[in-house]
Amino acid sequence: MERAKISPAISISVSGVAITLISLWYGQNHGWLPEAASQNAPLVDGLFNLMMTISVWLFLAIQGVIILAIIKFRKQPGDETDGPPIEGNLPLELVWTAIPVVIVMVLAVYSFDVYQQMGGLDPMASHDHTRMAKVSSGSAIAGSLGGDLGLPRGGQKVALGIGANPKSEGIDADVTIDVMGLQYAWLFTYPGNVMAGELHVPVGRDVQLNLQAQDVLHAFWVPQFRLKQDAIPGRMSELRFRPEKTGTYPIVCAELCGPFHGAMRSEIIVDSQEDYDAWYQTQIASAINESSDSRLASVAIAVDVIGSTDLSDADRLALHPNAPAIDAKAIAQMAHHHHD
Ligand SMILES: [Cu+2]
Repeated sequence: MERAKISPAISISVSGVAITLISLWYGQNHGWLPEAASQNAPLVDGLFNLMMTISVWLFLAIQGVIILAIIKFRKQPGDETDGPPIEGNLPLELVWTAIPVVIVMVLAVYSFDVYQQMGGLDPMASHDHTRMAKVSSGSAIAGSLGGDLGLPRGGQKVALGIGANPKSEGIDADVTIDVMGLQYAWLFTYPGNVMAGELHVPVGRDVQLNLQAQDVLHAFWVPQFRLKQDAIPGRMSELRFRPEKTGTYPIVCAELCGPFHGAMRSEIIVDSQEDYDAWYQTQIASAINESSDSRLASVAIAVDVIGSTDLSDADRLALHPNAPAIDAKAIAQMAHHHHD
């Protein structure tokens, strides 16, 4: 009995529609990204979802054609003939060149627009960071950390990172915090020389981080905020963003910076405005109670100890608050390889 023949045009159209519907659905429901907790996260996610949609479409179409070809055009029993000699197909080649060109152009324009809306092209990102320079040069820690590293002084230009988005261009951020990356910790300095090992920010406010590194390249990454920026010795970069959801999110160093790079983690705590104010007041109070000099000195010592090269790796790890459980043998092996 002969099967009813379906015309190729119809089967191609039907599978095309089906693949498109599946791709559109999966592009919005892949669940690959962590929670979106900052104002610019939806922008990044929109771009990612479009790329996911295109990728799924191409994957299904190409794999579908391959599987179809394997089954439909497999060698028949007793067939010893060669395949037909095909020399090329100009229309087909034009099509499979034009489609990727269009896709790449669309993604280029779209991603440029996202970057611009996030504040990546903020012309103010190259303004003078005199306030930052004043805070740093006035603190004891800047002396011990900065020294000859060429920390920015008044007048240094900053043009790296994510600045104000077009809507808040020219307006100062609500909170500005200096971030120092060092092997293997993040150190945060708030206005008034308040130092902390954890990053508190108020929800729904514009936050600006001025990033620097004490020793080697680090990268400040908060996956839930869709933000990542290098921290560079001797050069300042900035990250400006607006957290949209209260909660605690991981800060991850995303630049291989040494044997304990993997332990270089901290937390960003997004507080309500009241909680943030309360936390900040306790920090100010304890800074006054301890006398700022001794407090700065103790932070400086802690930083110095963590960064010290005389320290054995095991000791250094023990000092680290976020150190994972690594057994001493593994450390010894790692150190051994490192020195070879
Ligand atoms: Cu690091």
